[in-house]
Formats: sequence, C-alpha cells, structure tokens
Amino acid sequence: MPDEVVLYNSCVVPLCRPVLILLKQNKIPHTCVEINILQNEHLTPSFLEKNPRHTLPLLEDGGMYISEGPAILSHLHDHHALARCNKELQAQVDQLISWSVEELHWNIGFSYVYPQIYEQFALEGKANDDLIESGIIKICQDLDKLEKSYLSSSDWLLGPQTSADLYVACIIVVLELVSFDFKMWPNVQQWLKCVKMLDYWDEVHKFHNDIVEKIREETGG
Ligand SMILES: N[C@@H](CCC(=O)N[C@@H](CS)C(=O)NCC(=O)O)C(=O)O
Repeated sequence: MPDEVVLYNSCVVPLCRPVLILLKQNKIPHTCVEINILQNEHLTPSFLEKNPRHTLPLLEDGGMYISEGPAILSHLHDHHALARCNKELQAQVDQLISWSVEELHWNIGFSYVYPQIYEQFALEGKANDDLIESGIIKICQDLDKLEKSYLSSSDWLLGPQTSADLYVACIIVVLELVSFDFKMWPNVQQWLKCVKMLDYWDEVHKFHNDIVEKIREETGG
C-alpha cells in the first residue's frame, strides 16, 4: 500500500486541478495517475472497481478511495496537512466550492463549453444551440454575482485568499477554451489575474494553457 496519497487525475478535467494545486501548495506527498477520460479509461473494470461512479478526481489513501472534490478536501483537512480556515470562514469556503462544482461547472462546462468542443457532450442540431444559449444566460448571471457581490469590494472572493478562489477560478477558466471575453466583468478579470499568480497554478494548468495559446494563434486573438 503506498504511503502517499494517489490522485487519479485527468489533464482535461478542470475539477482535478484545484485538488492537485492544493496537494502541491500544502506539500502533501502524492503521486498522480493520469486517466485518459477521452479514451474511456475511467470506464475500465479496474477503474470502476475503485470508483463505481467513474468520476474524476479520485483520491486513494490507505486503501480507501474518495471521489467528489469537496469530500476529498474534507479528507485532506482531517487526515493530512491541508490548511483550514476558522470555522466561520471555512463554512463560506465550503459553500462556494459546493456551488462551483455543481452549478457553476454545470453551467460553464456541460451547458456551454463542452457541447461546443466535445462531440460526446453535444446534442443534436437545434437542441445543442438551445443548450448553449441557455448556458450563456446562466453564465452571465453567475459572473454578475461574482462581479457585483463577492468581488465588488475585495480582491478575493471571501476577503482573504482561500481554496474557494482556486476552485471557482479553475472552473471559470474553462471559458477560455471558447475564447470567452470577460471584459464586461472587470473585477472578475482582475481577480483571475491574481489567482493565476498563485503557486502551482501555471504548472497544473500547462495542458489547458497550451490549448488556449494554440486557439489564440489560430484565431489571431
Ligand atoms: N461532483 C464531482 C464531479 C466530478 C465530475 O463530474 N467529473 C467529470 C469530469 S468533469 C467526470 O469524471 N466525468 C466522467 C463520467 O462521469 O463518466 C466532483 O466534485 O468531483
């Protein structure tokens, strides 16, 4: 049994990235196993034995398998050196992380970006257009919330910098894959710049950043 935790990770899955950054920032010994989700490696019998719901990220620790980002963080708080905030702030952090992995990721990923770039997430014809149209409306509402409330008077979402900034930003930058223009949300733009300067952001986002760069070159953006 490995002494260090194992993160089953995919370079194309944004929800793996905050977990990986937090492992690195908190110096928690870990190894990464890359699962090629586009080749359905998450559906193989050996992976399904580890996680019957076949989602990534998945953490292995001491023979136990933990899926769902928020549950992974809770485990790392309890059993490893993942820093916690005071109770009141931690409740706010947990709240924003839960919102981001469910609602925000649904709106940005499954209702807008993935149906445009991944065949397997696209619906047929007009249904796909309708999905994308409803997605962008919800995304604008989400960005408005961040712009006008969380980021209206603070550089970070909850006052001090917390793991909620990482989680929410890892999902927001998925919009870069469709060259989304953030200019209507200057506070969000400024905040993203700050989050991108955090330790390990660039290292963990190398795959993502390379694709975004390639898109920029192709579109002359
Ligand atoms: N709520 C989960 C969501 C994880 C999730 O949906 N991961 C997707 C990739 S974005 C996945 O693994 N999909 C593969 C599948 O469901 O078969 C979390 O926070 O970890």
